[in-house]
Amino acid sequence: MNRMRTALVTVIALLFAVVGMGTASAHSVLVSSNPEDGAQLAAGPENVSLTFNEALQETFPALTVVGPDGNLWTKSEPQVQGATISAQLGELGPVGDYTIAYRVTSADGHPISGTITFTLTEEGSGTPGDAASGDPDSDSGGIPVWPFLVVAVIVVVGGLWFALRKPREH
Ligand SMILES: [Cu+2]
Repeated sequence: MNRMRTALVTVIALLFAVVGMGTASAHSVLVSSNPEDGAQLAAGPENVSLTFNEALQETFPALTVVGPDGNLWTKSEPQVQGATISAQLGELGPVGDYTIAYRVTSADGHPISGTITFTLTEEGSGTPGDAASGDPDSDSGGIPVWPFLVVAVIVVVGGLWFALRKPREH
């Protein structure tokens, strides 16, 4: 029953692979940002950027700056380059707190997200974008785990079916 053995070994290896996904290496960690958390600024920087301790994956990045007026102030989609995610910012508007919200995909495939706040101390003449629709986490972002589990179950069931479909030959 060589085929049976091969199928069982495959199934067991796949199960270990699925379980192992949850215990992979540590998440990427945010090490610096511009602006820094809690910064007091007289004017917005040209770009908002966040740098992590290791290169990020380029899937599903999100980076927004929402002002005290509830509007979006980032002027571009986020870009991931190596360990850094950035977006255009530039001239801001009303004085007050601006919230940077980010979500990136860690090198180990796990999504990480958070917020940083800075304060604008002098009114700017910038034009806001759209009203913010909420924080970028509200779509419960990142890569959902369940498709992997569905695939794993299909593979396991398929493997068992393959192994058992033929009656013993001896
Ligand atoms: Cu992780």
